[in-house]
Amino acid sequence: MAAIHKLIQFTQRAKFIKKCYVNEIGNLRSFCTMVQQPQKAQNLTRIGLIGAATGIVVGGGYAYYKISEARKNVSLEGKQAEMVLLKHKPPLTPSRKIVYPVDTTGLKLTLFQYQTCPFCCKVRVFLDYYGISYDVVEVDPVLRKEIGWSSYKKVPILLTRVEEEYRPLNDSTMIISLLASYLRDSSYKIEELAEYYPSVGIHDDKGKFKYEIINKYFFGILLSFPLAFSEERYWRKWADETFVHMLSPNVYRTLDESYRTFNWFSEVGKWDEYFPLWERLLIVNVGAMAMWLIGKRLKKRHRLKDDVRQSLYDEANNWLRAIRVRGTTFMGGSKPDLSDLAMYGILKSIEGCDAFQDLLNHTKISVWYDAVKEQVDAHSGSANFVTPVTSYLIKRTVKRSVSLEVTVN
Ligand SMILES: N[C@@H](CCC(=O)N[C@@H](CS)C(=O)NCC(=O)O)C(=O)O
Repeated sequence: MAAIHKLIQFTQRAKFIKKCYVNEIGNLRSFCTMVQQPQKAQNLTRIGLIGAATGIVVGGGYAYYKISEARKNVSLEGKQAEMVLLKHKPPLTPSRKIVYPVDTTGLKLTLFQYQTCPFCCKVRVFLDYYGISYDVVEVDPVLRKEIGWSSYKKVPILLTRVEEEYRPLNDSTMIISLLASYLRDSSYKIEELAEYYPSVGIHDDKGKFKYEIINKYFFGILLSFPLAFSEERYWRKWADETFVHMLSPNVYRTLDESYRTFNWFSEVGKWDEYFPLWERLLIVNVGAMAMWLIGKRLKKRHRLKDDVRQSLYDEANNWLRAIRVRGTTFMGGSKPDLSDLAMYGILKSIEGCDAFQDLLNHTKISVWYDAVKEQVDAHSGSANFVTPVTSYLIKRTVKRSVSLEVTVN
């Protein structure tokens, strides 16, 4: 009897221990307290502890990442980014090929772009004006998988074939300056010219680390002999750093306008041809919503007026006033220069938006705009290409005239 009683006592104790320290799936519970808590309170404590531990791990990890990034960036300050050379072309079928019979440059170019990105439009306008053929790869602006091969994650990227390899050129202004240099003297190779535009790590005035391309507003002979001031350079910079910031707050001004803008992007970018339906719907809906929100931030950042249209008109009028002072059709005189082409490219990127129509109705920009359009569509710059032979002859003439001057003096 005593043995049976002992057995019962033992079984009860064992049940109690099991209840206290072993959970439903048989794992031992922690021994933090001997006082049995109600199940709900235990769950809450556990969730709290897990949350706190996760917070510490994630927060610590993020802080560690930030500190090591900052350290890495300090060590990259002033250092030149390595120039990339690809052994093979990324295996992508071009969305379309632009072929100009007037092209005698021999260049093999592929432009990775968004059809309505102002910086991409600048590059396309330059190529069209000079009648240089190129392939286009349309990039999905949300997923950007077409530029997955590149560590530079913006467009435009111009892939140039050099011998048997491929050199990607990043940044619209640098691409244009480099090609303009090539057009003036093709005895230099593209890869040689690229050396004049090194990408150097810097911290900007807000302490943010970024790569800055040196010399990007210089081209041709100015690369070796920079002059103190050039109006063309001034206006190209103004177009990139001032005028372009008028666009987003204007074309994404309201949610409705933002949707209309994205639908126009989809139309001219032929997104229904290049992307599956789900991807196009994703780009339009996510893009329109996100850009409407971002547009508001950009309005503040770039200090646009409450009526953002007025800021757009004001800057366009600044541009027109400068041309009027010159008394010429274009900023470049009787022919467009690189600042005309840049401004035209930037404006072309919003041609189908309400903001563009409003701009035409409230300023006199259409006269200049149509005049540049005529020149670009006629590839008027194509006659300016200096072949290696001509370049050699020019160099010889310059050398001889310099030595004549020396003799005379
Ligand atoms: N400075 C660069 C700016 C290029 C740029 O900001 N491109 C935008 C598109 S308009 C971009 O790719 N942004 C990154 C993104 O879309 O995720 C240039 O002139 O090419």
